[in-house]
Amino acid sequence: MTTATDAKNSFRQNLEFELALEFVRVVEEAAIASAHTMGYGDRKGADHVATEAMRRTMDSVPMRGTIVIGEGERDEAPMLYIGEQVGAGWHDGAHCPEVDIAVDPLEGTNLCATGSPNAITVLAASEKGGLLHAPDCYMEKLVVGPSCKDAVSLDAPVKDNLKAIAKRLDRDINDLVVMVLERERHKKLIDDIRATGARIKLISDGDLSAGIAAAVIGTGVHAVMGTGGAPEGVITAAAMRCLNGEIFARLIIDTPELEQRIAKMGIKDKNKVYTSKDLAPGKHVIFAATGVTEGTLLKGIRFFGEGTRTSSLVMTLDSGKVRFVDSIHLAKKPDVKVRFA
Ligand code: VTB
Repeated sequence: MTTATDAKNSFRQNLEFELALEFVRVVEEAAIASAHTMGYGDRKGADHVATEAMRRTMDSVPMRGTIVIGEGERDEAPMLYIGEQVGAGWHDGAHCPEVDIAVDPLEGTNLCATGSPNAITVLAASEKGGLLHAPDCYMEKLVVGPSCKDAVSLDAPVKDNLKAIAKRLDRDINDLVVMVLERERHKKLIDDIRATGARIKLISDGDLSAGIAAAVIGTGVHAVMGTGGAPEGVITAAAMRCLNGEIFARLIIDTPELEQRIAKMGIKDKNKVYTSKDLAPGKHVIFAATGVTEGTLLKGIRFFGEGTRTSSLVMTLDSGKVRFVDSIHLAKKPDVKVRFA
């Protein structure tokens, strides 16, 4: 006999089944839109078209979605602002899943504007309350893959963490690669990493895609360290839950406004170290991303005249799926042809 709880659980389970591939459409459309502007030197324009496409496509998804991490507060963002309701479910009243959504319509606006690697369009979704409504501030981060997650600590010296990672990965420290955002604030961190002999990949932007790479074997990335955006940290956490990796993170609360903001959120200890389960606590989590420019895990958008090819990653936590989705979007031409690769 099916109990009410079973029914509720199976409905929740369906949240992942029903929405995962829908969200692929959302990130694909945003990626195609922004890729049209690649290299134009217009980061705002690239972000705008990605946001517009993401917003438009979301409204065709049978869900009642609420943006919990978006382009900013309502008064500063015309679209995908925090609190905005998205999805077809709000209009047609049909039975459909209710989800909280964190978006980064174009992660790495500069990367797209300059045609540099690893720009992605990305979102994470969960049942209501399944994603921390983190303020748009900086966050100190340490991201590692499954083998290292119980061997490191955000408060440990860099050399201890790297020693532990090398041991877990059964190699020398000199063989490790750590990804770090190239910023003045990371001077000491970079010196500390170099002092251990570990190698570094300095990136101009995009610690979210770097974090995902760190949690996947074979990418040649073993950890991400340093301070980046908190919203990106929450989306990274959603990915870590699906990949069994880990993010250790601490909000950087250094203004009275941020103090007030976290007080309102009920955060008492501003020095709290968050893990992926704190940042993305949902039982059901969906993560979806599409490559805009060529990347470590995802290919960039390719326009080939007869259509467009996209490369996406969509993952679900409870149903345990990690899907690499290679899509061909055919042009509406009478003689259109599909190529295998
Ligand atoms: C960070 C990082 C992002 O922008 O938010 C960064 O997490 C902005 O940092 O991945 P700065 O203020 O130091 O420039 C990204 O690199 C891209 O959105």
